Amino acid sequence: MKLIGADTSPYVRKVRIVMAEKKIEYQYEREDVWAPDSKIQQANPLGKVPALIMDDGGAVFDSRVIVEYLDNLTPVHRLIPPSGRARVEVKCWEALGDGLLDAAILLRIEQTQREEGQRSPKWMARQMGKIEAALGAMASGLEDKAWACDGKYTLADIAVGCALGYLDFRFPQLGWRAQYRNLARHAEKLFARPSFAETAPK
Ligand SMILES: N[C@@H](CCC(=O)N[C@@H](CS)C(=O)NCC(=O)O)C(=O)O
Repeated sequence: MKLIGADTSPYVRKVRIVMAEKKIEYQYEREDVWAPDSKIQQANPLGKVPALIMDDGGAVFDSRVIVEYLDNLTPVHRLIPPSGRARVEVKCWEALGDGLLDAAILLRIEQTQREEGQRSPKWMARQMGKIEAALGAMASGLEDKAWACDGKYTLADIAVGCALGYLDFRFPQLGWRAQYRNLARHAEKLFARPSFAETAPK
């Protein structure tokens, strides 16, 4: 299998962490999706990473689809409950983590790829509102539990960790740790895992 990705992408990081936790071997190919000669559309018509090229040459894209495929590939360290309420809760946590990232990335694009006069303060405030609401929802969902969902380490924790890690990487001034002590403790525990440490964005 080959994963096409970028070290700074939090969605790619989520897939790489799942690969590591499940001990799946793969080839990692870095791709600059913003380069004019990028070949990413051969694997994903939407022009985004991550994209996974399976052993039969077929391509799978969108991190949520990829991690679900990987979790079913081997029974080693199941990260998504097979059915029921726990399954939908884990997927909702993942949607929350990814949704925080969607807002953070839109905000960053507005801040870095537009001239100051072209930026929309209203649009940026809207995205920041989503980031803050997602952090609040994560903090109240986590409470003082050891894990986000299902009493064990799951994809929910991985998605939360990737979202918080991205805020540290791109928005260090946000200072979310002071407001959300339980998320700060959770992040510390997650970031100490080899799968997180080896994929930290630089
Ligand atoms: N929902 C997608 C989001 C992927 C995504 O937005 N990737 C970014 C990198 S962080 C990208 O490739 N952006 C290029 C673009 O939007 O053209 C997923 O979970 O895989």
